[in-house]
This record gives sequence, structure tokens and C-alpha cells, in this order.
Amino acid sequence: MLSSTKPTLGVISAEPEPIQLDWASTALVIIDMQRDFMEPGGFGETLGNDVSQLARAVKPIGAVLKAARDTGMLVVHTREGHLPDLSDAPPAKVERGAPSLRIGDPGPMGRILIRGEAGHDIIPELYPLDSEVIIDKPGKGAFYATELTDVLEQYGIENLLVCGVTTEVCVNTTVREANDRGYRCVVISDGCASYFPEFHEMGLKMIKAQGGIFGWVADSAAVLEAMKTSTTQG
Ligand code: TIU
Repeated sequence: MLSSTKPTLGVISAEPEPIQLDWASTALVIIDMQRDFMEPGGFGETLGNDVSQLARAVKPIGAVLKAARDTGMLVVHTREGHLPDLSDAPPAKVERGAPSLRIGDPGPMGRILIRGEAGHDIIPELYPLDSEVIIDKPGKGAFYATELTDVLEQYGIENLLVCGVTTEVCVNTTVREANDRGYRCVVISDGCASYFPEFHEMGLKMIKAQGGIFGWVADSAAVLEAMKTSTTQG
């Protein structure tokens, strides 16, 4: 991990305004880049979505993930899913709507949205290293019913670079939870995607409106540039 004694500062060209971050107290949080959302036959498709809409986020996330690994930044991957006995899956979630398959039903990548099944796993392009943190979450937000707060406190994290899928669902819910807990969140615009392009656009606008009511928004190029041009103080 980065040394916390000498701040390494970078300025991200973000909206609604530039933000300076100390990388030693910043984590990259990658939300739910799972086969269940990204590939045909998973949870996302059972809800009636065109999963090909999400592929565009993979390359930008890969570039920031590589830079984060190179600098020693804390990397957190999240996965939405439920225990095999569904004891952490509220009936209100399981019984909702008219999906082609419900949570827990057998599908082509194993049981839909169940921990340990192939569909629940993270896509190979962004697969976590053994040294990275994986947070399994039953809800849309990464803080609800997880150990994320403890992990971030343990590493002295104050700022989050957030990306993943989907923009208006799990990314937005996590950013709202994080904002209320005092974290500065920078959402990587091209590192997020939605099944609905208009929700992606609005989901980002909602974060940066009103002077950054929930956080900041920057594209992956701006984040990479800030990491490259960082200065060490002291
Ligand atoms: N359906 C949808 O857009 N998203 C989710 O159900 N979960 C996440 O966003 N990860």
C-alpha cells in the first residue's frame, strides 16, 4: 500500500470542479462487474435488459485498475448476490416483477445471482488479485449489510474512485451511501454504464448537480492524468 506519511497528491479535472486527492487515502471501488450483469443468461438479462449496453465500461475500468495496481492504491471489488439458501434475499426482491428467471433459479451460468455460481463471479478482464478486497453485498448499495465501512477505516480511506454497473442503480446507491458517511466520491463517467443510456447520463448529472450534491464526476482519462502527474509532499 501507499505510504500514508507522505501525501501523494493529484488533482482530477472533474465536474462540478477540480478535486485534489491524496492517493494514500483513496480507494478504487469497482461495482458489480459480474457475469450476471454483463453477459447473456444472467440476472440482468432475466430482467429484460440488453446486456451489450454495459460492455463499454470494461476498457476504461481496466485502464484505471492497472494504474491503481501500479501505484499500490487500495482496490475494492463488489459483487451483488445472495446466499444459496436465500436467507439474505428479501421476498420483496425475489418475488418482484415478471423476470424470465427469478433469483435462485437455475440458469446457463448457474443459479441466478447466487454466491459461488459462475454468473456471480467477476468478468475475467477485471478479475481481482488475491491481494484485493472483495465485498459481497445483498443489496444495491455496497455499505448495506457488508464490512465495507470497517475495511475503509482500517486502510484510512477518505476518498473513493467509483466505477462499475449500473450507473443509476448500484453505483448511485453506493455513492449516496458513501456521501452520507463522509467520503469524497469521484465517479468515473466512462467506467460506468447502464442498460438505459439516458439513465446513465442522468445518473451522472444527479451526482454532480448542485455543486456536487453527492460527489464529483470525471472521465477515466482525467483520473489517469491526475495519477500520472501526482506530486509527493514532505
Ligand atoms: N438492474 C440493474 O440495473 N442493476 C442491478 O440490479 N444491480 C446493479 O446495478 N449492480
